[in-house]
Amino acid sequence: MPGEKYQICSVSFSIISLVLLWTKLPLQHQVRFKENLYGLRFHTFNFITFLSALYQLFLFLKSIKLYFFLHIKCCSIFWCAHKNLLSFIVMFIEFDEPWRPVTWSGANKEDMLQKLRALQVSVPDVNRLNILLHGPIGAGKSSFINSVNTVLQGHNTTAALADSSAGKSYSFTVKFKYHRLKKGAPGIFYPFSFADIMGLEPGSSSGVHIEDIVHVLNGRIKSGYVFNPVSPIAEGNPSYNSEPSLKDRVHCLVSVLPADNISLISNEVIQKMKDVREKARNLDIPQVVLMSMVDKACPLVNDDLKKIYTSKKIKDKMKECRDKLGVPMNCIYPVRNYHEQVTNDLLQDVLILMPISDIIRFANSYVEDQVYTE
Ligand SMILES: Nc1nc2c(ncn2[C@@H]2O[C@H](COP(=O)(O)OP(=O)(O)OP(=O)(O)O)[C@@H](O)[C@H]2O)c(=O)[nH]1
Ligand SMILES: [Mg+2]
Repeated sequence: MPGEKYQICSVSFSIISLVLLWTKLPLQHQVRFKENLYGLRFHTFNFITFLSALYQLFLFLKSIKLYFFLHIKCCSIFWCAHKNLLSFIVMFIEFDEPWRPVTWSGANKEDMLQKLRALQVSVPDVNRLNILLHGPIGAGKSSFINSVNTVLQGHNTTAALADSSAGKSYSFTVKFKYHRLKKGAPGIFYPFSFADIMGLEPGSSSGVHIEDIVHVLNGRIKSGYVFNPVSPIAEGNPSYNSEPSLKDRVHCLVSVLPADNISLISNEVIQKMKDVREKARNLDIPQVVLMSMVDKACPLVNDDLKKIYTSKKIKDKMKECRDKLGVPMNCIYPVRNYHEQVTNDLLQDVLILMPISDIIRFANSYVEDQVYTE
């Protein structure tokens, strides 16, 4: 019976396709994934899927029988396996050369640290540069502040409390606070500080209120204020600064996004972040994006941080940040926060120092510009 023949052919075709697909997997591992090689294999996979689809059409035209629907199931499983395999493979693709050069040496780290130690704010009236971090809950804002402190102090620090509860749905940080960073002798601090705020959440009654972030940008909220997600700070509040000056304002806005979860961040939270960015833009405040959790997003980077700018996965994630928030790539910095380690690591220090150096430079030239134009 011709139907039976087609059925046998179709099932064998699917089995052969799947075997072909999966036997290539160990091969991919052995030869290190290169983009051109991947491109070649990608076409091979696509060709197999295309043939499978053609055969499907042929079956459909020949006769519509029950086995055809069974075969559709087979093909959809095959297609899913194909797609999952592709996203798995992307994790291991490496560029031959880093697309952003980094000097991973102790000398470079010392050089960046030395510049930070020698830093003086360009404007005498501003005693320290204020950096504000904002982003979704659990993005790694507090951990980044601790990481900066760890790099500058040279040992483990926990100034900004971070939370490690699994699957939490609320922000752990609820208080607004500028964290000053100690510089050697007691009572002496670096001339820059980082503000840790409550995370952004979807909905109008949870997470930090957008208007509160705008108040922070304008320097209207004093350190110690406890955020109320339902309503923003009112004028009579003791933590409300009715006459803010340049020294109270935010001098650089940092948006934090987790690399492993970007696509899962709700559109509402992304919209809130864009609104904050827009308000900061209207105030001419420079902006930077930090992409945390790179170790979770890419196994290559988890094994070797030096692969941060050769990993295709990380570049794709950075492009996702760019597209979601509308920031250029040269303002996006991938970082791995100190979250497990208790001792400093040279590669991690260098990767954290790169954005700090730029953030501080941007903030310093912002205050300078403000005084010049005021
Ligand atoms: N693997 C990994 N984990 C990180 C990284 N950064 C932060 N974490 C972990 O992510 C969790 C949340 O980090 P927090 O710093 O508390 O995040 P947050 O943005 O301050 O969160 P809220 O204050 O609740 O809004 C903690 O368990 C951190 O240890 C990172 O780069 N890699
Ligand atoms: Mg926090």
